[in-house]
Amino acid sequence: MEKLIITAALTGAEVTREQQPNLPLTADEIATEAYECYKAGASIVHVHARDEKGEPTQDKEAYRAIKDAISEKCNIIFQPSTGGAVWHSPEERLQPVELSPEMATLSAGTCNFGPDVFMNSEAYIEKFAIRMQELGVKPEIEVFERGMIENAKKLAKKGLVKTPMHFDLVLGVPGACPGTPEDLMFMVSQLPEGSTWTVAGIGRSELPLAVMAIVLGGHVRVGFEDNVYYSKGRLAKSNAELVERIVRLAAEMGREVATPDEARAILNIK
Ligand code: KMH
Ligand code: ZN
Repeated sequence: MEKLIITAALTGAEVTREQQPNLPLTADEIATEAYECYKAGASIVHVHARDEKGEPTQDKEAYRAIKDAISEKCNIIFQPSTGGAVWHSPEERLQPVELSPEMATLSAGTCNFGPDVFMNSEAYIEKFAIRMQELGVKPEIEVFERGMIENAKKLAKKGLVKTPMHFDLVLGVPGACPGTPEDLMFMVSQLPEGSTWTVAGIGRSELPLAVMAIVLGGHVRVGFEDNVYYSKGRLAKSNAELVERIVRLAAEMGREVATPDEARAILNIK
């Protein structure tokens, strides 16, 4: 079986220090946390930038500061968000792609997102995909609902994303697809042949879905963006603590963990 790619989703756009006192917010804090996750076994870091007030921002320079600070410490794959926060415009959201990162997220459709709506029209999905292709950025296709897999297949058919595609199945967002084992099995069964996939289980579904991915040959995303707890009622000390647990579980199940360069090879990142 392919080595396991672990992504650490460090900050997110929605989580606050009130919910998780150890949430990294500044470029230095995010880079330090990325390095700790790298040492623990993560090969990709999924990043959301925050401004000086700690609010989510898609500002290109804010992402540049984080990218540079991380690359000074290690060769972990930098994957900025193009999802941003629900109130960001598509133009704002696309900014970090201009830094030509190795990867970036590409949300493949619209869904409810708690009390809000996460808007991704076909025209903008295509615009994001085209810009990523022009700049040689590998998209991680974010799927929150079944229909988004069909949208991704359409992108591939139009030649706007290369195949095999790489998916992130984000399951358990309130208002979108739940994070049960059956949901994961069904979503995986609908992916195009040869795709790679990772799973981001939200909240309490993070750990069980991660274990399933280890067994099924998928990959795993953990971190404060998706889940701030280590176990029921006990906050995680750091993102790295969540990564360390996945590494231990993978070792127990005989699945080796990929280095960043091995992850690049698995994902066809040049
Ligand atoms: N914050 C969500 C509305 C992504 O990073 O690409 C969108 C999101 C997806 O987090
Ligand atoms: Zn994100």
